[in-house]
Amino acid sequence: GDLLNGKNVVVMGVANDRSIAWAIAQSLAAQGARLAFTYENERVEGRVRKLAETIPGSLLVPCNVTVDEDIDKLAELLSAEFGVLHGLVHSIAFAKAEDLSGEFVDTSREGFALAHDISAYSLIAVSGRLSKLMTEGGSIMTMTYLGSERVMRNYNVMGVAKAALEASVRYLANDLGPRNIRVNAVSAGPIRTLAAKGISDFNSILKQVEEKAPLRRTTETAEVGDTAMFLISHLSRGITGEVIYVDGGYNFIG
Ligand code: 0WD
Repeated sequence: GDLLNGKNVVVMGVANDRSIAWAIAQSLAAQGARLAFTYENERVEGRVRKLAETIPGSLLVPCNVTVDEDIDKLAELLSAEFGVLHGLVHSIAFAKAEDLSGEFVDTSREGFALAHDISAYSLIAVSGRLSKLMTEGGSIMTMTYLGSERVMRNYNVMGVAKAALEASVRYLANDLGPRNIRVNAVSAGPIRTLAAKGISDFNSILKQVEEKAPLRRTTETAEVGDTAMFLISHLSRGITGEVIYVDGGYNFIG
């Protein structure tokens, strides 16, 4: 396809080939987008480089979203290499393992702050800087989960961070809408990735979805990738500030 021919998109949050961000990148590349990948640190650099090299013409840029100077440098580099930016994919979250099990009431001040900084504030930080490069309008999307609106066992502080993220999507959509920049979230069903390894008892969560979701199966990253591609493309031009569920319908059952 050629829905994204001539479009420049930055993809943040590829850690390995199971990452949701990687499936999104493949869907974007299949429609002709030119991509820039950001990676958190040297720990993941090699893996991300190998993946990025399979998509000709893509850029690779370090960016730890807890560091403002990293985000400034990213904006400078994208400005130099792309000039105009059309899309931003934010697929980043983190909480300490100790805050993803047991009781939410035991969340520490530091654990709360860290989870919110990486999982919610980072969207605001990158949107603020990179939206300045979206001089032809643009589309920003992020990844969220049902734990933002329902109490899900073990999800704890990440559920509260996702609630902040989803509210941020609406406020950002309101600020950036007049510049024809849209901001949306995809709420995916549970998928076995590196991030999911942090959640205790993930198997039983997957089993529940297989039993209860209208589609009677779990979500695949490629399905999330295609919806993200739709959100980045002109096809979704009337949609902003929304949370779109890609979860086989699980969110409205039980
Ligand atoms: O079931 C799931 N896997 C779901 C994930 C269901 C619904 C939503 N999501 C969300 C996650 O909460 C996250 O926002 O999707 C997004 C992507 O998650 P993923 O693809 O499941 O997980 P993963 O492949 O681990 O990618 C997340 C990456 C980090 O990986 P690790 O596991 O190494 O922390 O986010 C990146 C990092 O690459 N990341 C950062 N990037 C820049 N700066 C930072 C940071 N400080 N911290 C984490």
